[in-house]
Amino acid sequence: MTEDSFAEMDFSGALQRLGELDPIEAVAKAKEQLETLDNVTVNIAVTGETGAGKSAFVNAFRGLNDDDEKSAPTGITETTMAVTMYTHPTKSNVRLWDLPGIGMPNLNANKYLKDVKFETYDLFIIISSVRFKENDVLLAKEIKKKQKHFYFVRTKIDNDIHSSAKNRNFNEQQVLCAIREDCQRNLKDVGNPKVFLISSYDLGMYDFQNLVDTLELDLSEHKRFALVQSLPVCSLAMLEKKKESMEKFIWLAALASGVATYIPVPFVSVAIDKAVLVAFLISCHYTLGLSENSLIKLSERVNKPVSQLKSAIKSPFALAVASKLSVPSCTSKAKPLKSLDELLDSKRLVEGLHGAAVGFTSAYKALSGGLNEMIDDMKEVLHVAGLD
Ligand SMILES: Nc1nc2c(ncn2[C@@H]2O[C@H](COP(=O)(O)OP(=O)(O)OP(=O)(O)O)[C@@H](O)[C@H]2O)c(=O)[nH]1
Ligand SMILES: [Mg+2]
Repeated sequence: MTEDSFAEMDFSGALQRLGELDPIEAVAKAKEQLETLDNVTVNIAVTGETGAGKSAFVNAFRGLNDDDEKSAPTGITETTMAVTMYTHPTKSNVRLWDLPGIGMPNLNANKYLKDVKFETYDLFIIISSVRFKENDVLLAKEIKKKQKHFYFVRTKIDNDIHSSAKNRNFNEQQVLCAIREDCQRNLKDVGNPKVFLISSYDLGMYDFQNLVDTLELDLSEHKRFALVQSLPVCSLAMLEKKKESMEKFIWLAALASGVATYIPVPFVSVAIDKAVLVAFLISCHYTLGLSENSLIKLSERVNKPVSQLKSAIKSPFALAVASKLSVPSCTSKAKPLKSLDELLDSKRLVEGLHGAAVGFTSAYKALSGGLNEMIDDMKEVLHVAGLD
């Protein structure tokens, strides 16, 4: 796909974008593209010294807390001894690979990369919790030789800020600047790369968003979409990023909802299949962090009762999707007035190009309206969580 977006397009614009004038062919192409989007895989390798915080980063990236059942084990003693793959809880095509620590002196970077099967990964994240050392530099150089991308992440920044805050002249920006400069000094042999400062226990702070923006630049559009879909909603900026990413594909989902029933050339006869629209909205619901599990994780992270977060969810679409997924509501007021099927009352046969335009446009509007309602609800959830 080209970089221009489906968002803001009308029916004929969407058809043209797909290189079709025939809605039936466009439906087939849209279905194919949605399938490709679902099947694309993103493989992210996380490496660095023993104890640097690799496993905690893997968990945070997957929106999990360290003590979740499906989390990578973390701890103060050496924990990760073998390459382990962790899939995203709801998007299994996004995989985080927790690599063993590069603790030993004089790392043979070439051998390490061969041992961990470097060709598997789209990109490498090299993590340090203090300063980057010779091994990190050796590894980055070898990754570069193998024509893969790497990114330096300095983690546990919350610890640094916490201990510096005791100083009388504490200034957070100065502390961050000093850490960044110190890291960059040790990495000058790799050509002054950017260093992203993060805390795995608070992705909404520091440079996590910047890291995501940078990772995206080196990924294809499909991989970028999968990555952004999978990230936990830790801030308004992340929610905005997800919104932009999903808006690009509303036309694709609207067109893919068409079912060719009868094609008496030159007429066009299609029906709108509600199941495709429902699937798109359910996937938005998960991506936006409105699912039961995501809300529970968020409530644990911000230490607020999940019922308080749920009380911010009021829109007809969000409540209807939750009800479809059988998520219990917390307040009697939060019962959906209409079911998702009723909200998507668009299963109709549309005939002729004009009819198709009306049918697909109404499917587009229903999806767009549903997405916007859920985004507004998630904004409220972030507000209640104190993350706006
Ligand atoms: N405060 C704080 N602690 C962190 C952070 N990331 C990791 N830790 C802690 O640092 C310790 C080591 O983290 P792990 O994620 O297990 O480190 P690792 O790199 O996977 O370690 P090995 O598997 O042994 O190589 C754990 O006690 C974590 O709780 C962070 O961002 N902030
Ligand atoms: Mg580990």
